[in-house]
Amino acid sequence: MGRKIAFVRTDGCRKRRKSMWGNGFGAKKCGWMEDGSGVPRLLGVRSLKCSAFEMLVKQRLNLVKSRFAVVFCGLFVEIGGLSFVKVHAMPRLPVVAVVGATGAVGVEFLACLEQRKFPMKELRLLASARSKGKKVTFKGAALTVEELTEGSFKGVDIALFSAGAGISRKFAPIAVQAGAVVVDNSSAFRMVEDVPLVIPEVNPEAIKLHKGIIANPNCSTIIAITPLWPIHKVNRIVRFIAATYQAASGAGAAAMEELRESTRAYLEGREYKNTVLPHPYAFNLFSHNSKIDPATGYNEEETKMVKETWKIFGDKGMRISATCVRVPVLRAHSEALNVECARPITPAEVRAILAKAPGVRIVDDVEKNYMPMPKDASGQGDILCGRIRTDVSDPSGKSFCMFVAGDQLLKGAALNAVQIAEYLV
Ligand code: NAP
Ligand code: 2RA
Repeated sequence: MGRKIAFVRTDGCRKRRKSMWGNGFGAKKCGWMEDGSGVPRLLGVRSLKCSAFEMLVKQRLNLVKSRFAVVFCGLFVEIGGLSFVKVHAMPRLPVVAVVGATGAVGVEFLACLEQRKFPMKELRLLASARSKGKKVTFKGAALTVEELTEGSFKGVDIALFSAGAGISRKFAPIAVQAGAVVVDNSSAFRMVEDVPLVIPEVNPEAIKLHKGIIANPNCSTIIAITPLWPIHKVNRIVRFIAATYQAASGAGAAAMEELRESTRAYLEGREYKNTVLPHPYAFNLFSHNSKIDPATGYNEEETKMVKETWKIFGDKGMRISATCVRVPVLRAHSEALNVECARPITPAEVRAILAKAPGVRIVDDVEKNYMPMPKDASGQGDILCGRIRTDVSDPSGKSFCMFVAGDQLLKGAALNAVQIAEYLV
């Protein structure tokens, strides 16, 4: 039929198998077809709760022992006898690749993997030809950065991508074909229907539906909706309006350098020509540097917040609007949120819900006027929530205001992706 099965993967979930797939030999199986376009297409997905008998039958088909883990390999007829499926379980100690390892997010990937003691057999660092041979310290040892090529993913089990959407579009399917599960930080696959878009505190169950690629949401989305989710579960959010205060780090390492350099130049009375961001940055702020859709007047960052929230919450009826702004802060995004619920809600109720919610921390000291700030959000994983108050412009009592701050390099990017990867091993 001219069809060739390029790759099929089965993911057992060692730690969370019980919660995600029930008891027994949980496994997920999906078939990819190479149709000549270079992009693998899904043939079929089947969630299995194998009985011991079924597992034994599969083992008889083909059982190989890898160096550190048992990997079940076999050939199964998947769709009408057309395709054969090779099954591969995630090793207990996977080989991990970080694509974009020298970037603002990439550096944080390494910090998260080290701090969270992510189980690994090997860590490979990939970046552009510019960084080839560069040494990076990981767990006290010097690792050498390799140039990203089509051959980079041989033997890789988990690939953490953070090198821009173009690189992800080209190399993520190559990584999947080579046998890796990709966790992608770019916008390349977020809105692709069968790619899970995941915040582990919100929709971890979506991880198991992956077909090779799992997308990390945009940082502004993560920072807004991680604290909104537990409220939404108690009292449905029907509408929210966000205004963001986004740091230089959201635009990458070069933008952080531009903020430092332009600020020095400003203070020393020197001319500075901005090259990374579109406007002078020192002592200034400007509308987010993404393209504005002339039809709607919204820029891409604002549109991402709307569409990604719909997908993650599974609620397209939620009315959302955002205004995204770049501010001269080095690291960590802040956001002012105005939230309308289906029923009346008090600030005390919001605080009580957030006090128990994972991934968020209340910083709301009215007496000292100590509220979420980027300096406190930087370098840690929680979304800080404060200024929690009733919206006096809505007499129904259904609306409240809140100010949040989160480290978008961590919870908005690297930490969220590593949390996702933890579900895979
Ligand atoms: P960055 O600081 O500019 O880093 C970019 C990384 O990509 C560097 O490691 C760079 O390697 C690598 N790269 C660039 N071109 C490459 C190529 N042709 N081949 C291989 N590697 C290449 O950017 P970033 O802020 O870390 O963001 C990276 C991605 O994460 C983007 O897709 C961004 O949208 C997404 N993201 C960023 C944030 C954030 O807060 N910054 C949050 C969420 C998502 P070299 O050093 O060799 O050039
Ligand atoms: C920003 N969207 O512009 C980026 C972070 N992912 O801040």
